[in-house]
Amino acid sequence: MSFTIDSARNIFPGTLSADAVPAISARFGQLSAEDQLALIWFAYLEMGKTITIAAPGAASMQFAESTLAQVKQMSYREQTQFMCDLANRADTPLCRTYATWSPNIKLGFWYQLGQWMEQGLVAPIPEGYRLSANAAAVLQSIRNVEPGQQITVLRNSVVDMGFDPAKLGTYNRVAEPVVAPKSDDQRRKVTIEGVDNPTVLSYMDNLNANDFDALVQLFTPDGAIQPPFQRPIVGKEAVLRFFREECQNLNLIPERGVSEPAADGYTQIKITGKVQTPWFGGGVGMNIAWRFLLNPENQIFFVAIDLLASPKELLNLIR
Ligand code: 45D
Repeated sequence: MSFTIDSARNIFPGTLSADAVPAISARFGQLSAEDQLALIWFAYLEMGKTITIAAPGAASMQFAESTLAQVKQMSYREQTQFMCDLANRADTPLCRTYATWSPNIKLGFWYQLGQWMEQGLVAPIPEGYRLSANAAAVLQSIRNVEPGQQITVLRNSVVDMGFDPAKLGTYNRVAEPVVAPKSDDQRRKVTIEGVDNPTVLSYMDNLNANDFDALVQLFTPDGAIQPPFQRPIVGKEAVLRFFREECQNLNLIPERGVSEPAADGYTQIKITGKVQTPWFGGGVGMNIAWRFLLNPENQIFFVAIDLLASPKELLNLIR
C-alpha cells in the first residue's frame, strides 16, 4: 500500500476538530443578507468587549483603497445595497473586485467599513434592528463557542462574501506584499515535548520566521497542506502561494506530540499546541493540531492543520 493524499487525510482519525464552526457557518449562510450583516455586527460588538482586532497595516489597505473610496461616496441606501450584494454574493462589478482579494484584504476592508459604520460615514445597522429567530439562534451559538472558534466563524463569513471567485475565469489575485523573512537574530526555535523530528521543528521555525521559500523545500513535489475546514492544497507551487498569501506573521506555539512509524517507511507525527493570528495577537490562542505524514526521506507528504473541538483535545495524542 502506498499513501495518497486522500488516505493521508485519515491519519490520527481520533482527532476531534471544532465541528461547531462549519455547522454555524452553514446556518449563517441560510440567513437573509440583512440578518447576516446585523448578526456579524452584533457579534463583533460583543466580541470587541473582550478581544480587540489589530488594525491592518497601511500596506495591506492600499489594495482596497479605491473600492473603499467609492463606498464612502455612496449614499446610505447605496452602501446598504452594496453590503447586501456582498452577503448575497451578487454579480456586480464591486463584488467581482472583492472576489479577487486575499482573505487578509477582505478582512481589512471590513475592518475599515466597521470603523466607518461606527463613525456614521457608512450606513449603520438600523437602530432597533431585530434579528429573525433563526439569526438570534445562530448568534447564540457563536456566543457559546470559544474565542478561537468565534474568530474563525467571523473570518469565514468575510471570506465567503462577494462574487464566487471560481466563476471569475482568469483574474489577477490581489494579496499583500510578502514581507522579508526574519533575520537570524529575530528567529526563535520551538521545542516540542515528545518530538525532535528535524523536519517538523524546521516547519514551525520557518513558518514563524515568514521564511516561506525554506518552508516549502520541506515538502515533497506533490506534497499537500490542509488548512482547517478546507480541502488539501496540493503541489509545491500552490503550497508556496498559499503560504505567501495567507500565512504571514502567524505565531505557532506547538506544545507536545507523538511520532510513530506508518506504512512503507513513512512516519506520522501529531503535534498539539496554540496558534495566534496577527489580527488578535496574544489575545486569542487557537487550539490546534498538526497531523504530519513524512516520507522515508523525512519530507512532508501531507500536513493537516485542525482547529480543535476543545482545550481537552490538546492532550489527545492517541492514534
Ligand atoms: O458583515 O501550520 C462588520 C495555516 C459589519 C498555515 C463586519 C495555519 C457587518 C499552516 C462588523 C463591520 C494558515 C493553515 C462585517 C497553521 C459585516 C499552519 C466586519 C493556521 C463582515 C498553523 C467584520 C492558522 C470584521 C490559523 C472586521 C488557524 C471581521 C489562523 C474580522 C487563523 C474578523 C486565523 C477577523 C483566524 C478574523 C483569523 C479579523 C481565524 C480573523 C481570524
